[in-house]
Amino acid sequence: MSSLTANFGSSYSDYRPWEYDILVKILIVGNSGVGKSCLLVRYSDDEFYESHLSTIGVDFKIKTQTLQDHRVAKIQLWDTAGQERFGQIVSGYYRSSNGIMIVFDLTDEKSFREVAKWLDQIAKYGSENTPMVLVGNKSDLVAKRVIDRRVAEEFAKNMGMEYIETSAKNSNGVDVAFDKMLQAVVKSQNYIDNNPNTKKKTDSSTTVIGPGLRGNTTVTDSSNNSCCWK
Ligand SMILES: Nc1nc2c(ncn2[C@@H]2O[C@H](COP(=O)(O)OP(=O)(O)O)[C@@H](O)[C@H]2O)c(=O)[nH]1
Ligand SMILES: [Mg+2]
Repeated sequence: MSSLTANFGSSYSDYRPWEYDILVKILIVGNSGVGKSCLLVRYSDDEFYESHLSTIGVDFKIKTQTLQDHRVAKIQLWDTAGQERFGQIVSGYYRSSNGIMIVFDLTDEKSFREVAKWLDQIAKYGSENTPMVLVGNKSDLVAKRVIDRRVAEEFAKNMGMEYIETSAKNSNGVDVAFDKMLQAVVKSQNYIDNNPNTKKKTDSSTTVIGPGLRGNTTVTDSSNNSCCWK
């Protein structure tokens, strides 16, 4: 497809010579083994791996979503690439993220208890008021589950976060979790505006409705992390 066709999209009102309107950087944190990399791969590539993905060393993936107001959001999804021990994630990662997804494993009590430690890290190194969502993953393992939904919900509520349960394995809740994350970021106007016609921070009560104008433009780009993460 020529760039002209791509830029025009389905109607003249979609015309935008720039690739995206807002850039959103999402960081995914949580104990090792809770399924962060699997969630990211499920959301971006709609795939699942039975093995632990730490060896693959995913740095970030990019997904494009169209918001209800037709703005195109380019979302950088940052994995923690095996740096899950507290204090190992460099503070710049927290500071420059527009939203943070904290993941625990519904079958692992310790991973839920240690959400508090991740919150401490975010409070210490992150920017104030960075939107967060709490995700309880592996909801498919019903018999092994040890964390009650109401307990996690209550905890998240007290911390001012939304709580979503997911299964990277069977996809349940995965799109909802990332949509909630994106909505929280858009609502807080905590993103980089790339649209030359709008002022830096735009008011919006936008919700996510589907893949980007240029289709589900999921690409992996681990080649040049430093370009986009300042
Ligand atoms: N049953 C089940 N297993 C999962 C799910 N998500 C991840 N896993 C498994 O949990 C392990 C750790 O996943 P990974 O994404 O590498 O965890 P990370 O260390 O948090 O990035 C792997 O063996 C995955 O296959 C899930 O939703 N359900
Ligand atoms: Mg991982």
